[in-house]
Amino acid sequence: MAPGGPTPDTGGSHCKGPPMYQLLSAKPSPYARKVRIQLAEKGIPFDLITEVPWNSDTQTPRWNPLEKLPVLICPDGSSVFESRLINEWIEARHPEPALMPADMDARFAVKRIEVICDGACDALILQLFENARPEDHRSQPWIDRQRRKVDGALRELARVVGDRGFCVGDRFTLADVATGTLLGYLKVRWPHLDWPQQYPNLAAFSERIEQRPSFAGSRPTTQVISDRVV
Ligand SMILES: N[C@@H](CCC(=O)N[C@@H](CS)C(=O)NCC(=O)O)C(=O)O
Repeated sequence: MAPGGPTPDTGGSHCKGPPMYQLLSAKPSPYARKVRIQLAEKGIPFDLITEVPWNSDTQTPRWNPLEKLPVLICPDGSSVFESRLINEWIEARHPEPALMPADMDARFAVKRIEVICDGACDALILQLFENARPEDHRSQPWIDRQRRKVDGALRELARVVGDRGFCVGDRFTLADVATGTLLGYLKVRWPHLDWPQQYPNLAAFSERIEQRPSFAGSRPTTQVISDRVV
């Protein structure tokens, strides 16, 4: 990061060795948390750079033309963005311990869950911004549509998880990272939703997975947006 940029904190300090990467992240971001968890699970040292991508002083557009974080900044100054692509990139370059199964069907099962979780996060964030509009500019049908997507995603995740320990097979994978991250985000930003009562198996899954050090070390918190988002 160029001088004058934001100060890195100790996001990767529990990992051994000098930081290998920088990660542009936001405190509540479920997308960034997936990458933080993956890096921690693999013991890859990194500097965590906390940003508010909506503020005018954000560094994010310098690294991602789509102006979204997370962004993984590599030692050679190149950047990787879009959380699922970052997860795949890290998995390819740092294969151990594997967070993707070797079997092709199982890999697609993991990717399917990643798609569902990211889609649910997208629908939640669209609702946040719709709700932030003046009341007479809000579209209730649009909010309802996004809500249905979240309901549908949770219903499907509850079905897939059932009473098993992990989402896919009998090992921790990126599907568990995505599911645990979505549920953790719901708890912090959407505490009034009743999914824990509706799907006790997902509530138990979330309780359990939040005990892992990689999850415990990356709990989401809220952040203040200082600029008006248009
Ligand atoms: N599909 C993207 C979504 C990332 C995303 O929406 N990030 C938010 C922060 S949680 C952001 O940077 N938003 C700024 C914007 O949309 O301009 C991913 O998986 O990385």
